[in-house]
Amino acid sequence: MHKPRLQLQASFDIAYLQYLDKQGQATQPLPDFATPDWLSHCHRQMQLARLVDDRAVKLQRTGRLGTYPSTLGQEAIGVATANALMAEDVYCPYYRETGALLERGVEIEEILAIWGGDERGQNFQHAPKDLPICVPIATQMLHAAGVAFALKYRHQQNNQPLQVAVASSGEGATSKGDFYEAMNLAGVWKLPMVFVVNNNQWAISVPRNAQTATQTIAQKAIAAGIPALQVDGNDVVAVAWAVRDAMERARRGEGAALVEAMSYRLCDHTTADDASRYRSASELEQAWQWEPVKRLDNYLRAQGLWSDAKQQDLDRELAQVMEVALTNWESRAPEPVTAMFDHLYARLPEGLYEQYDQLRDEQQGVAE
Ligand SMILES: Cc1ncc(C[n+]2csc(CCOP(=O)(O)OP(=O)(O)O)c2C)c(N)n1
Repeated sequence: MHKPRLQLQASFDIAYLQYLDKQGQATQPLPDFATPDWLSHCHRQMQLARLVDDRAVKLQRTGRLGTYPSTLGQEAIGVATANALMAEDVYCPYYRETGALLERGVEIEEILAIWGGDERGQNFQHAPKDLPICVPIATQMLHAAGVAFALKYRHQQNNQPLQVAVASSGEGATSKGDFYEAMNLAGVWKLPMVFVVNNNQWAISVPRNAQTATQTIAQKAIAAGIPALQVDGNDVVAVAWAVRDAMERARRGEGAALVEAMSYRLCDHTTADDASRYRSASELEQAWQWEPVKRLDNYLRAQGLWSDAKQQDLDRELAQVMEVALTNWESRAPEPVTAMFDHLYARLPEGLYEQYDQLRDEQQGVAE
């Protein structure tokens, strides 16, 4: 068939950013913010996230915690993202965010409470404006767009500095309508919003190439008029640079941006999953070669900033932090069962009065 002559109307590029290679060697000069103190802080926080994760999985295995989504191998994304936010910004997390929550100042015992089914854990004491963890896929992006709209509106009303809403998600979430809707509004209304996508290659058992035909997740943002960058998600410096840059842009009133952080889920999807049923052992073994903690560790050691002795001190310190948190968590009095209604509704719908009363009476009966 005869092909018509076409004119190019639009074109785009997706850049990829990396500072530390797989061995932890710098591929280019590190940005100014990556001081020895900052790098050491990230190193600590990533290890804390790994420890909390490990304990949470064990607590689930012994029946003391509900289903838990580990963040093993993806700690750099959460820690770097949360580190790039100011206290007044609003973080709208998805469920695989232990590292980010810790960096936001959420207490370990709050995280344990959440996955133990105690909604008081979602009432973050040190990040009171952040949204609760979102388990439905991609809905948090619409919530974040709404928050960003409100932040922009308030900024216009009272001329205060513009704050930013940040939504995190997995790459599978970018196949949902909510993602496209949120991006469309963020683009057209120039919302102060950042999308951080953890591309850990799997949506439960569905590999990335079965989720979407797009070459990168980042380019999806181009369709909404939003700039996007792909970064090495196992490189804490690269993630931090990209999220900081996106935050600054948003704060200047230039609108939203998307960061696609390439990583790998070294764990099962959640404690209810067995990834060995659909993922090869060799793929997993390969991915361990470029995990984020070891990479930063190698870099710090090469700079003379880290040693076995320092690691032993840190191990001792973190183990103690974890033990205190476990004790605090376990010594909390349980919530009344009716709390599930209280956390969900400001005013209980009439249709639920009866259930509420019944539950309360049953609990009182048990208590008596
Ligand atoms: C609206 C909705 N549909 C389906 C699910 C079931 N579900 C839980 S996790 C998941 C996969 C998510 O994958 P991805 O977004 O890549 O995040 P990851 O868990 O890999 O970090 C699905 C489909 C859900 N939680 N919510």
